[in-house]
Amino acid sequence: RAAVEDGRPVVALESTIISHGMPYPANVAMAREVEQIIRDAGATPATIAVLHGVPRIGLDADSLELLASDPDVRKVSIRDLPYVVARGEHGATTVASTMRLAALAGIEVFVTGGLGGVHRGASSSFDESADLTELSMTDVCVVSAGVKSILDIGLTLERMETLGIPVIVNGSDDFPSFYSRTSGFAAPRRLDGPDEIARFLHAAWGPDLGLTCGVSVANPILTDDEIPASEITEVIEAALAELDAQGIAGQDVTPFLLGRVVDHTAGRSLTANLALVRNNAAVAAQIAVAFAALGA
Ligand code: PSU
Ligand code: MN
Repeated sequence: RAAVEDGRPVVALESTIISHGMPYPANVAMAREVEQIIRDAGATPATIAVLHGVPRIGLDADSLELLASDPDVRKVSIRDLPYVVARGEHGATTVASTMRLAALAGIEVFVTGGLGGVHRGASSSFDESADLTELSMTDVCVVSAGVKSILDIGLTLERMETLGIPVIVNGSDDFPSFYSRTSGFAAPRRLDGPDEIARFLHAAWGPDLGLTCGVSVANPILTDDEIPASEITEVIEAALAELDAQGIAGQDVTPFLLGRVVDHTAGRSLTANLALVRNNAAVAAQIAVAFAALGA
């Protein structure tokens, strides 16, 4: 609260990645570590979740532990917020609901691992993450490592174009696919580094244009941490086949696929996931610092 009121740089973090995106105890170690990376880069971390029905912006160590280990923590996207608030329950927030709570708290920059998007087979399932609709209407910059190929990356980029969401790739001409620096799709726009990105945010949201949309910044995984496309494709195909066989649908799809990918790669994907989240956290903090310096 003090950092927001003083106009100091703040970086929001989501909690679904903790409760439903990574296994315990790697998840809580990751949550603590990324908060420290953000502090070391000169910004204040604010991990967001709903605890006992109260949306919380910034969590203490006990709350992080609870989110990481309590199996009753619900996955809360935007439509689920009133449910957990009304019932006094705990909720781990997705990109969509974290964005909204960050905006309500006056926070402009948010870091995560991977965005939700358009699922494969969406032409018949209509399965498209509310992360995209939220990005179209809430003025928060979301730093991710792109979109995992559990999704249809081409359709996700198409929908972001339709919804008027600026998609920036930091320092690369290729749109990244989470575990890989490439996806087979070009970067819709490339900018190089935090200063250029901060100026872009100022242009988008400043008085001249006054856009109200979010901005998606895709920050490619570092070369040393990449998993070769051939390796990850096989694993994702296997996970998608299991999804079909078990008839899983709706909000369970993403957590199921994320879990199966970790299981099938014997933890290798977890190592890459941790590496890219650290990298994203440092870049998001630098963007928040550069944006705050513009006095916007
Ligand atoms: N993709 C990832 N890791 C994640 C998620 C997506 O690579 O942890 C999580 C994020 O919280 C994202 C949510 O907002 O899943 C999207 O879920 P759904 O597809 O049900 O909207
Ligand atoms: Mn869905």
